[in-house]
Amino acid sequence: MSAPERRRLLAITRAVGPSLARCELTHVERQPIDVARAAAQHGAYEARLAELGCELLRLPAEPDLPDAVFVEDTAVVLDELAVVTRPGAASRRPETASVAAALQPFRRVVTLQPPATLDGGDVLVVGRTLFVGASGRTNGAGIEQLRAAVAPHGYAVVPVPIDGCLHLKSAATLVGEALLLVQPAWIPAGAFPGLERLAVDPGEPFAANALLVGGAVVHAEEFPRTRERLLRHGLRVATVPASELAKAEGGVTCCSLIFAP
Ligand code: CIR
Repeated sequence: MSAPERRRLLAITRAVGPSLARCELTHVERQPIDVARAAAQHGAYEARLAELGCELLRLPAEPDLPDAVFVEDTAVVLDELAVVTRPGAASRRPETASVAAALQPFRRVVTLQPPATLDGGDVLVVGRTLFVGASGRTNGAGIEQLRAAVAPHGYAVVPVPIDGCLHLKSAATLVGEALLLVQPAWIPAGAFPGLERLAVDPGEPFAANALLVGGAVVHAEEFPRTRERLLRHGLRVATVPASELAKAEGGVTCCSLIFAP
């Protein structure tokens, strides 16, 4: 096991709320969501994170904020600071206050200000580089305010235009030290210089969202063909059921903020 994997890890999560079916949707059609099933799948996700070595800090549900389970979008947590975002969907902005309060004991907190908008799902951290999706949720001011917050700590911010998906991490996530799982249709061919790419199975366009934690790749069990590609690449895969949250346009990265406390 490498040194970073031995660090104590905290995962902030938030329980699924009863209003989930009223979530924001951009690229997927609205279909009925079984909230009880979503909560059970979310519980299985939390159990996976615990198995993989995370301590859980579970925030209470926000009954009137349909998307509040997707805590990833509310903050970018680095070793040196936490940047609390201003989510691109106005309905999601009230989600940030409780996450900022939860992060306060662990990090200096910087908060993005209007006119910035940025969703954490657009921020892919690879070492000292933050690739940031220029998406429908993240604007230029958001990218610049993020850059101003993190540059003093030696991080580079690299905007990546995306097309056809909600967030950058719908299209590309880190599954190994210098290996990305990607959906090539949604990102430019030249993005991510120096990083190896593994493409999702073409029949599983939403399968690029994976979460590398504790030496394993947490991945939705609904994508067996992409899982096969990950396994053939020698990666350890930890599956989770994620069908109900996928109907809310969420994936496995969205439901946690993981950091060394
Ligand atoms: C939204 O549209 O904001 C939510 N329904 C889904 C957010 C998923 N978050 C993520 O991919 N980081």
